Amino acid sequence: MSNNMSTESPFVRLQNIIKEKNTRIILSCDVTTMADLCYFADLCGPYICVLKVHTDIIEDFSVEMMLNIKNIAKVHRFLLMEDRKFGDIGYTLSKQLTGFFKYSQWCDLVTAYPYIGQTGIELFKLNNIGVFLLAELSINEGQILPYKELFNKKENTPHPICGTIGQNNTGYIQATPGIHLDKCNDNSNQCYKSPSEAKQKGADLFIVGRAIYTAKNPLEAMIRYHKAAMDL
Ligand code: S5P
Repeated sequence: MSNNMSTESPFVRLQNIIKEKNTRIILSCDVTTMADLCYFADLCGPYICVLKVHTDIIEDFSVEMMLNIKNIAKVHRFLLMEDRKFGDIGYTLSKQLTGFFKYSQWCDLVTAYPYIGQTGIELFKLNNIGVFLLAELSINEGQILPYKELFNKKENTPHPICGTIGQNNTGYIQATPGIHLDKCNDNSNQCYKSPSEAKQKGADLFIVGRAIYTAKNPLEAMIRYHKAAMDL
């Protein structure tokens, strides 16, 4: 079974959702059980445009449950992003898409390193999966990756490269991780900034993780970040 039969590109679907729901939040739901993922998908679904997951940290991952979450995504109108940071040759990428995690059945968006080149990008396009390329990491020693050449190719616009993940403006839709209103860092070198600081450096979308799903009251936190991102 292939991903969404929708003829609209992930890029267009994302734009429509952002506009219709008036949200710029990507919830990075880095939980380790499928039950928690379902819980937060339903709780936060109305306030987000994308639910970002790391399926390889989920201890009881199941495709069946992931397809349930895809149904929750349809109800609340958000897209599912796998933050696998793909970075291999086309042959391996295609095996990964249909392997254990069956990304091709439920993924709308993925993150990938620019090293995958045009071949990798085309492969995701064939599966109707939009790509956010990693431009740099939100850690102190984050390197700027050599994405510029790839971006300059006209045929990449606007699909399937949906945007970039980074801290500085790239000219594409910029999704910025490392967002927190109350902290500057964690104990692993993550650099946090507020939505308004991120916005000043070009952020269009704000990737929020622990600030929401580990909050004492996650729904309250969700609403707080949703508002902080919209008020900019
Ligand atoms: O540069 C990056 C890129 C990504 S995708 N820095 C990041 O933190 N991320 C991801 O965003 C990271 O893997 C995690 O899933 C999320 C940040 O989570 P938080 O709990 O620190 O907000």
